[in-house]
Amino acid sequence: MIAKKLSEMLNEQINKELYSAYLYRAISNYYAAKGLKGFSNWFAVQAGEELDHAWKINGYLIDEGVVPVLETISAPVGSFDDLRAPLVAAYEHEKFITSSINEIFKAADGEDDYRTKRFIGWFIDEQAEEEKNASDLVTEYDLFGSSSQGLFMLDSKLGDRK
Ligand code: OFO
Repeated sequence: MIAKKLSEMLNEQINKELYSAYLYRAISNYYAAKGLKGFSNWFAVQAGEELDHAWKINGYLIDEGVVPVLETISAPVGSFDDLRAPLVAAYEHEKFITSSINEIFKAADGEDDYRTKRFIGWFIDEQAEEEKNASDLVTEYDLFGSSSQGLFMLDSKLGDRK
């Protein structure tokens, strides 16, 4: 049976994943209002993935015989200083989520809970990919975002994400 402390951490992680979905939807809305459909699409797809993450953890807790408690989700920031700011915010947020996931892994290790370690291993891989995507986006924006042609090119590329 899963340790109480661990199940509480996983329960909190559900909330963090749902907040991630909220944050990315807010960023998607921001870009939509700026007419950048590709950027908006990128973050809308990301918001959907975050919901999947939340429910994946929810399902794991259920399988472990724990009833998840769904808490209030904080409102995300919705306004940004410029087009670059949401990209930086997303990258910072991914780093925060990575450290939270790592803490769960550490706690599972401390409990000799091999099943939870394997389960959370999937999130460790996922975070590596998402952190890289978020960091690449900031780099690409810095390279191309200052010209309208570069911004158009980047927006078209981000529009392809499904
Ligand atoms: Fe939930 O995947 Fe990153 O944050």
